[in-house]
Order: sequence, then C-alpha cells, then structure tokens
Amino acid sequence: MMKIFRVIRRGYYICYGIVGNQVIRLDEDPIRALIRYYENREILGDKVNGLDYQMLLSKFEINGMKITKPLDPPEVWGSGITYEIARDRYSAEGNIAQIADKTIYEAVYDDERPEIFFKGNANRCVGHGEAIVIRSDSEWTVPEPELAVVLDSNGKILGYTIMDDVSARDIEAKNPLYLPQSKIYIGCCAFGPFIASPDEVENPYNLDIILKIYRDNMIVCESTTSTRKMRRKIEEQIKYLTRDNSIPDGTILTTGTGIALSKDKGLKHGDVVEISISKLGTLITPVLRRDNIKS
Ligand code: DO4
Ligand code: MG
Repeated sequence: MMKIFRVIRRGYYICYGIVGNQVIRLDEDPIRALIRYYENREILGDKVNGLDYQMLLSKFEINGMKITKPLDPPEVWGSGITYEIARDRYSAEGNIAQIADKTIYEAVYDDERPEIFFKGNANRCVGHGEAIVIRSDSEWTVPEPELAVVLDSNGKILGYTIMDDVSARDIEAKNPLYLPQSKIYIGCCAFGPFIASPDEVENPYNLDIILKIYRDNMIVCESTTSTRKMRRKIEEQIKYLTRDNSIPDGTILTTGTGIALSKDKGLKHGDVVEISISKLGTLITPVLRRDNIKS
C-alpha cells in the first residue's frame, strides 16, 4: 500500500511515498514509481525521518517545501454524465439540445457509448493548495468533485486520486459545441493531494465524496455523494478512452461528477473549494477569477 505526493523545494520537485507510517524519498519520478509498484510491489528510495506529512498537507508549505500536484499528467480526460443526478441537473439547465425526444444528457446516459472528453494536460492542472480558475468570460463556473484514476499506457489503473473537473457551465449550457472551452483552460483542473495505489482503495465503488465551498471563512455550499451511485463503471470508461486511441503512461481519467451545482452556487473569486473522498484525503484549492488576477 502506497501513497505518493510531491513537493517543490528551491525550484526542484521531490517525490515522496508513504508506506504505513514511513515516509520514503523516491528515487524516481512518480509515474515510474507507480508503474514499479503496480508491476512488482517495489518502491525505490530512502526512508526520511522528521517529515510531518500530515502537517504539510494542512499547511501546504513547511520548511521551504510546498506541496504541489503529485505528478505531471501528459493527458487528462474526463467522463461525463456517469451519475443519474448529473443527467438530471445538466438536462434541466436552459434550452438543452435534444436527440429525438431526449436531452443530449439523457441520450448519452442511456447510450452504450459514454461521453469522454479531453480535459487538458499538466500545465492546465494545479495541486493541493494551488488556485483553480474561473474564466474571465464565465459567470457560472462550478467545481465537479470526482474520483480519478491514473492509467498506464495499457489502460491499467496505477492509482486513484481526487480531481476537480472545474467547469464553466454557462459556456457549455449555451451550446454543447462549446464544451472544450467550458472544460479546458489554464487552472481548469485540480488533483491530489496524493495518488493512492489501488490496494489502498480496494473498492472504488464505495467511496464517500464531500464538497464544501468556503466564502469569507463560512461554508456557503456543502454537498455529498458516493461512488456507489456511479452508473458507468470505470472499466467501461477506460475501454472507450483507450479504444483505437493510445494514451501515455500517467494519463488521468476523471470519472464524472455526482454533484452538479445550480446557477446560484457558482464559484466566486476568493472562494476556497474543499473536496474529500474516503481513503484519498482532502483536496483544498483557492479560487481566482482570471480577470481579477493581477499580472
Ligand atoms: O458535458 C457534460 C460534462 C459532464 C461532466 O463533466 C460530468 O458529468 O462530470
Ligand atoms: Mg465532470
């Protein structure tokens, strides 16, 4: 059982593994370390004493070490409308396109083929304690708290993590052809705080997900769901992602949201989003609005 996290210190990445109570400074990059662990349960590195990992997660930065995203995903993909509630909420917002007598969201929910979309790459993602972004042209951007899997190039699950599929819902609601603009931009995606090896999680279909949004230190939105409600199984999502499509080692697939916030629950500049998933910890990210960021 292993968890991997990464820090930046003096401009360099350092990658750590947690095995039981031991912290190990890993000898290789996190994707190689996850593959090695997956293939033969081996971890290369040296034990470290005195690194208070829990403190680092709660303070984001200690002793010149700043926690960051646990790896640099070469590609991030998303699945959509994998929960009934997402189908219903997405279908209810505005003048939604139809296929025959169903909204496009009802149609994709019922179809054999899932919705799979490109979400970005490493430079669009942030980690624990780093800011997610509201686009300057969006008035309704929401967090989507999701279980995500880290894959190798054969589609094998190397690990699990929390992902926030931050989405400019108004842009997609206006016209579904705008989906890439609602989903892909700098700061559109957060994940971490760590990657857990599959044996840490055991059953990915029994995890509680809690979302909290803080504004001026008060909770302004709180919602919960469980991966028990995921209708589209992860293996099925991976099957479609990898069909006639090669993915590099370390690709992340985020498995869809079971919490779909309405228009009055959109994010605002200065909010803080907190997402917890059983066995995967808590991912905390401040929120910046692009046109409020001073360059
Ligand atoms: O087109 C809709 C995207 C839905 C989505 O991201 C989700 O269900 O999580
Ligand atoms: Mg999503």
